[in-house]
Amino acid sequence: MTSAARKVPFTTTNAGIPVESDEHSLTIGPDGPILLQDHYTIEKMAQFNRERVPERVVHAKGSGAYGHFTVTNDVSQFTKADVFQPGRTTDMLARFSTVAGEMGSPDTWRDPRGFALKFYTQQGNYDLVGNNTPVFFVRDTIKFQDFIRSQKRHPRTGLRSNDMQWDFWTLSPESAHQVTWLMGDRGIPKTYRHMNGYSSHTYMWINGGGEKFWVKYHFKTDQGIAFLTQEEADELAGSDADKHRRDLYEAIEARNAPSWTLKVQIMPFEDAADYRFNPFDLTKVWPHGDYPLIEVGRMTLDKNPEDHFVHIEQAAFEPSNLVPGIGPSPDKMLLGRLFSYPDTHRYRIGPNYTQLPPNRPRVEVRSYAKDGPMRYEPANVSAPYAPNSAGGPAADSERYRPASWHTEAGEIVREAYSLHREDDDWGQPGTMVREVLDGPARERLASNISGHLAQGVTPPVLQRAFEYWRNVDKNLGDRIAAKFNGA
Ligand code: HDE
Repeated sequence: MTSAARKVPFTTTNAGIPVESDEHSLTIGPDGPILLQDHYTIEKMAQFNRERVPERVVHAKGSGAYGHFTVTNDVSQFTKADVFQPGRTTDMLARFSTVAGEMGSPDTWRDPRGFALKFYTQQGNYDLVGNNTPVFFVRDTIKFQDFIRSQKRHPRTGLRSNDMQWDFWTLSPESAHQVTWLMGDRGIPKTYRHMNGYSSHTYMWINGGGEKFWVKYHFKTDQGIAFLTQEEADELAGSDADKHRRDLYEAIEARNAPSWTLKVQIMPFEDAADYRFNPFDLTKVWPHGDYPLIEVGRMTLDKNPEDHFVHIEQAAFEPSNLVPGIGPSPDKMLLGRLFSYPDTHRYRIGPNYTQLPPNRPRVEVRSYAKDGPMRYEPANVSAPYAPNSAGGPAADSERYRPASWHTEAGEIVREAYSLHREDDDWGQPGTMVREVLDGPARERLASNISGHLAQGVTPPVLQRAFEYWRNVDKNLGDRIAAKFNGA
C-alpha cells in the first residue's frame, strides 16, 4: 500500500530521498538476482550490521530519565557551585544500572546499582557517578579490574562463578563492608525508585571565599526504601527480566515522577588529617553522629527519553566532570576514575561523544577540540590553537584555580594509605550487622550468604568465607556455617 493510501508520510533513505518500496528489493524479474545498485536495501543491511556500540564493560544494563534538581536549602557557605546555589533549578539526566550483568540480564540479580547523574549547569556539565551503596569493595584503583573479572564470566566456561567471587572477596578483606550491604536487603532493591543513591566517594567543596570542605552526598529516596527477597527476585528474573526498567518508565508515563532528597555530610577540611579512620577510604562511611546530614535539594525525574539508545545507551557519565566549587579528594579510587571514564567513552562511542544529545552541555562550548570521527559541530574558534592573536578564547586562570590540597611531598611508593587509629576492615560491617540490622534482616543476610555459598563455592574458599563472616561478627559467621550445613 502506498503512503498516500495509508495516510502516513513517505519513507526516505537516510539521505532524505523518497524510497520506492518498503517490501521488495530490486531484482531482475520477480525471481531474479538482487542488484548491487539497490543501494537502499544495502543501506538497510549495512546500517543494521552497525547498530550496536560495545556495551559498557560494567553497568551494561541500565535505564534512565531526564528531570531537574531544585535547591531547597542554602549551602552557599560550603560551595560556590552554581548548581547548589539558593533558588537554582537545573536540568539533569539520571541512569540507574546493575553492575556485573550484560545488557540483557535480569534487573533483579543481586548486585549494587549504579546511580549516575548529569547536571546541565550554567558552568558546564557536572556528573556525579555513584552507586546505591555508600561504600565499595576495594580501596585502590589498581584492584578494580581484578575485582570486576571475579564478578563477570569465567573465561573457560563462560559462566559466572560464585567460587571466583568469594575467592576474591575473602582474599580482599577490605570488601567486607560492601559485601555485607550486597548480601543484605539493599542488595536487591524493589525498584530503582525505592533505593538511595550515594556519592560514595568524598569530594571537595569550595565556597566563594576559597574555604575548602570535604563532602559526601546522600540522595534519599522519597518513595521509601523497599527491597525484594531472594525468592521474589529469582521469580522476577524469569517472569519479568526488565522489571526495574518497566517500573521507572511506567511511573514517569503515569506522571508519578519519582524524587530524591539530597543531603550532604560536611567535614571541615582540617579534620581529615587526624580523623580516627581515613575519611577518604571508600570502604568506610562517616558516622552521622560525627557529621550529620544537611539538606541541599530535591531531584525529580519526570521525562522519559524519546529514544532509549540515543539518550541512555549513549549517555556518557564521567566523575572528572567537576565544576567550579567542587573538586576531587585524595580517594585513590576517585582519582583512578577521573582517567577511566572519558577513556572508555572515547572507545565505546567515539572521541566526539560530548556532541551526542545526552552529553551536550547547555552552555556554549569554547574548547579547541576539532575533527575526529563523527564530528558535526564546527570548531568554535577563530584559530585552532591557544594562545592566538585572533581573539580566540583564553583561560581565566585568575578566576578558575585547581581544587587542590596540600601534600607532604614524600617518596614515590606503592603502599596502603597512611594509617589512622581505626582503619580496620571488620569494624564498620560488624557495627552494621549488630546495630543497624534488626533480627529478621540479620536472618535474611545469613540465608542469602549461605544460599550464595551453596552455589558452587569450593574449599578452601568456603572455609575462608566462614572465617571472613566470623571476623565481621562471630554469631553471624557461626549462623552462616550452621545454615550451610543444613541446621
Ligand atoms: Fe565505575 N565504571 N569504575 N564505579 N561506574 C564505569 O564507565 C571504574 C566505581 C559507576 O550509567 C565505566 O561509562 C573504575 C565506583 C556507575 O553510564 C568504567 C573504578 C562507583 C557506572 C568504570 C570504578 C562506580 C560506572 C564502564 C575503580 C560508585 C555507570 C562504562 C576506580 C561510586 C555509569 C562507563 C552509566 C561505569 C570504571 C569504580 C559507579 C569502565 C576504573 C566506586 C554508576 O569506565
